[in-house]
Amino acid sequence: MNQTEKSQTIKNEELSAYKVKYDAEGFLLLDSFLSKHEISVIVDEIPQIKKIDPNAVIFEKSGEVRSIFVEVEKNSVIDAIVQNNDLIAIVSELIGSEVYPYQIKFNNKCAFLGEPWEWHQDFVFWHKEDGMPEPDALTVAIFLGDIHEYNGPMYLVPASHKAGLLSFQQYDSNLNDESDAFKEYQNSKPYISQLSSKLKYVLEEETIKKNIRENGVLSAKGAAGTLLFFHSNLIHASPSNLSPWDRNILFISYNSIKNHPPIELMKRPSFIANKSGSFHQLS
Ligand SMILES: O=C(O)CCC(=O)C(=O)O
Repeated sequence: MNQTEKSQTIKNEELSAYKVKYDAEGFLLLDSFLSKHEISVIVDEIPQIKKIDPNAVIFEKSGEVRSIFVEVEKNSVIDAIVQNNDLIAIVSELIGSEVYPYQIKFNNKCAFLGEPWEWHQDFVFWHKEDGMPEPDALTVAIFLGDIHEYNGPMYLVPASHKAGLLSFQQYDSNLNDESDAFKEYQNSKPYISQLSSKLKYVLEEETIKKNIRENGVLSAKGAAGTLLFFHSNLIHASPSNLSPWDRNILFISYNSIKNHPPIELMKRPSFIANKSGSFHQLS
């Protein structure tokens, strides 16, 4: 069965309206998409998910968990969300083709200590590290708790996806200020530098200034259960979390089935980049 023919509750007119907004802005924010119960089922599963693969748990300098990556098909609660019919209908409409899950992760920005994400575009990582040909991919951020101006919301530059892949600075190692223990951790696995607060590919300050001058900037806020869909070339970042409230998001990135990277270029572990190129394993 075609993905978009599966049972869905969203009407075609709604999908078309979402597509118009997404094409114009590069993102779409839908509140109350998941119920409090659906969110609590995901949150309650996190301790189990953390145990799946110790390599897939990424730490911050403080020792707090920054991200937990989840390989496709390793957890039934996550697979159910990844395959949610309404979610797939929206993502397929926005990307313009059938899709498959490319990357799944939790980002936990814990109270007082959660570290920032520097300004970047996601596509540069998928293109340079995995060989993804085109930016025909997007990410859905599922808010697992309330996100407001104090607990490190994502900053988005509307319409910046239209600029395509922008010039970036590449840091193969930018650990000058870090402790020896953190340096050792960062250097222990080559992929960690793409995932920690010292990102490998960051946008240049002039690029950020120009884009914000032209398009403005906003923060993505909402109650638990809100969904944010954002284009793989949308400029985004997020600040540290100095508030007493954790900020938790489940990110599911989807790629067009026509845009799967050549398998020989996919060197990162499967929990970071799904090598299957389809939904076929999920039933
Ligand atoms: O968790 C965040 O605030 C941002 C995450 C992000 O930008 C990313 O994973 O590419």
